Amino acid sequence: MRPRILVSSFLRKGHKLGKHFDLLSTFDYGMVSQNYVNGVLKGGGLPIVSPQIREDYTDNELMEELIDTVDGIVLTGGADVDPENYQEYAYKNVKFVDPVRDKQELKLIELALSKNKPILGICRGLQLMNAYFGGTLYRDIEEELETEWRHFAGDLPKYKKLHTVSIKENSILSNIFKDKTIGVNSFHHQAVDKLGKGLKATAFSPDGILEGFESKKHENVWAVQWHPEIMFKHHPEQLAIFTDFINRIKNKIN
Ligand SMILES: [Mn+2]
Repeated sequence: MRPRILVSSFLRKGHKLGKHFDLLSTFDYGMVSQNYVNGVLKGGGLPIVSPQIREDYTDNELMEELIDTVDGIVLTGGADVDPENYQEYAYKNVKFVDPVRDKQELKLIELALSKNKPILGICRGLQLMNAYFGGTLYRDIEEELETEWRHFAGDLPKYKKLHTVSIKENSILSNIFKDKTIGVNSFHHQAVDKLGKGLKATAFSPDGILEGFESKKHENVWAVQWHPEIMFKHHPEQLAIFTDFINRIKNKIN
């Protein structure tokens, strides 16, 4: 059986979806980029798009039932993590936070860890997991760090490699990629500052920005700062992120 992988979604107001949604503009929509769904599918999993539970995330029984339904979680990219989650303020180009999404997903992380379910964080997913484990973020790379490298390029195809990452030995990533240095795309304007407790850094960009970590304590709980789901069509080696995550689950449940 294919492992069932919960793919986290986001909420979008109808009026933000353009004129074709005019008639339906008073409604809210739960959405996820199809790239993540494709990554999980091609990686051998059964993607299950997470419902927007919203304020009901406080209903523990409900959230537990959701987690019990699946074998693992992919925490997707999206809006900035609310800096409140790492005891900071929303200055320095913090954009489009959705505090309710954060709370839902933090609850999913908490329950997934307590039930020994694997988690793969991508971009915002990595940043939210870092906050969960007590870490902090640079709220804007350009304002807070000096770097020659681009970590966000809206003017280039999103699968383009923007910088390299060097991969640490004895890590999930070093098992996946034979090369110690690989090229990755990059769509983040924030980055990990203080790494969360119990996490081990597994990849860095040439300018020293953390691009990957894994939990020292939990099995198959790890994250990358780049977007393999956008890359794998043009750079097939990136599909291994999904395949490896899902194979580890398959070996456990079958
Ligand atoms: Mn980057």
